Amino acid sequence: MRVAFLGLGIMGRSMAANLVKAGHEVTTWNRSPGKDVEGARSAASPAEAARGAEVVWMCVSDTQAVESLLFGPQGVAEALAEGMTVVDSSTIAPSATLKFAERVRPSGVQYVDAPMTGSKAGAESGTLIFFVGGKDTAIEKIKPLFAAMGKKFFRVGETSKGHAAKLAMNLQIALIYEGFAEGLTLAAKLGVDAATLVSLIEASMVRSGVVEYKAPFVLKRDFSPNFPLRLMHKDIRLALSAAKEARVKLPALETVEEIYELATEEGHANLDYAATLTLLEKWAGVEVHGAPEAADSALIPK
Ligand code: NA7
Repeated sequence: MRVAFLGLGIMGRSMAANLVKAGHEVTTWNRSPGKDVEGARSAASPAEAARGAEVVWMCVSDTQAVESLLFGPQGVAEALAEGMTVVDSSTIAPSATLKFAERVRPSGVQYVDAPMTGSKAGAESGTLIFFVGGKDTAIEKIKPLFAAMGKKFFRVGETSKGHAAKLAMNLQIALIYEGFAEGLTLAAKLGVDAATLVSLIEASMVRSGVVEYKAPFVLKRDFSPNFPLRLMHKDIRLALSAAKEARVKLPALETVEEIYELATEEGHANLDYAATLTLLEKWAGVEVHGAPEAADSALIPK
């Protein structure tokens, strides 16, 4: 298919590369020059990339960035054509998505929101999971593109429901990780080794995909960004604002948002969100470390 891919950040670049690998005819555009994808043509503006494309796929930071790609100067809106599908894999506000979809509809354009999970590793290996909102017919058409970039997609409902589901998912990731970080900090202060605690977590009902993914990085104190803290912070704010619009109270997330605020003030915005741990450590006056050998364990004969 002829695809315009807009936004070559941590996620977008690998996603576009996987589209090329799968044989699609890809044109890319990125705000800052110098980011290219081998085998793809590079365009000078979103409009130029979108002209003649069957599908325009966006993956940029936030709601304002999506709005400027679509409706800013030399935006996609200048190149809309009957039958085109616009897909947004950025994580943005569901209410804004509905407005964007409304604005492109008179040109005969379908709008699909397809935020994803799987982090940098999932984007690189083409094993993302997409949460999709949009009409069945539009989604059916872009199935080969999902297959090139991911391992699974869920149709959550009509346009904007993918974003709504994504916020509900990331809310949980933020809270689960914060629970893990608080557990590690308390354990460190009370003299329990972090690797031992991780072994206990893995052997019990406390285990989770979030801990499984994050623990090896945390034990190595590698806070380089897989999912930058600034983006998780953005998602937390989006969830809180969607909750406010819907008159839903999220007290735990409100507290976690304050921790992200402080972590940002400490200069951690571009580290992984796992770096919120370092704030808890600072307040507790400890540093979490894992000895290479985990807890002694033995099966109890029955
Ligand atoms: P990154 O690596 O921070 O990349 C962000 C991308 O968004 C990058 O290409 C940026 O271009 C682009 N961007 C940011 N602001 C704008 C504006 N105003 N206009 C156009 N383009 C912009 O993020 P990820 O790839 O990890 O994540 C992307 C999305 O997926 C995000 O919503 C996550 O929450 C999920 P730049 O190179 O800085 O010029």
